Amino acid sequence: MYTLPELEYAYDALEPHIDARTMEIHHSKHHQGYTNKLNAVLEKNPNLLDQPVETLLQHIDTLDIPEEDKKALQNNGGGYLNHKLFWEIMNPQNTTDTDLVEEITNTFGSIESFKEQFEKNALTQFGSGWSWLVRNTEGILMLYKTANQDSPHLQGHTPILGLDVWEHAYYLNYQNKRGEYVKNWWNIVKII
Ligand code: MN3
Repeated sequence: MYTLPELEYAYDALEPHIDARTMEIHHSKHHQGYTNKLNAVLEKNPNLLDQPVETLLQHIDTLDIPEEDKKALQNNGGGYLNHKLFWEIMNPQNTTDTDLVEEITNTFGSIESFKEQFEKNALTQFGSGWSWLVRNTEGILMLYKTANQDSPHLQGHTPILGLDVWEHAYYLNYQNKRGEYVKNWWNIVKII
């Protein structure tokens, strides 16, 4: 069973880019909700308990569970993992990962063109979803977006950076200005 991952910094640590109230609701209500619903699926299907949720998502099509539970696992297993990574990559204690910066530069031409494509994916995701930097099964960096809480693990990819573009991630502070939220987000990603 899973528990809500503790936030390793204060709710107000990302201000002014992400406000404390948004962080508190996002972590203690939304992420807790995904965690609870993930646990409910696992409780109903104890045959899933011997594998980590990443592996379950990767092989979701072959799992011997009802279709409705697959959907719940996709949504809430994804929600659990996506948010866990999201808190980690925004940790103010993070420092630049120079190897990753170099790899991004080599793959996408420059950090600027990488950010441009990442932001474009964030802005063109219609409705709720995520913009991703992932490593694919060949170890190559890739950029794409997913709808809802779909995790890159569904495709066997390892997420490296993910930006939550659900309205619950920014609406209190930014209202409909997703573009401003996306631009400001880079200020709190110290890894690159
Ligand atoms: Mn969210």
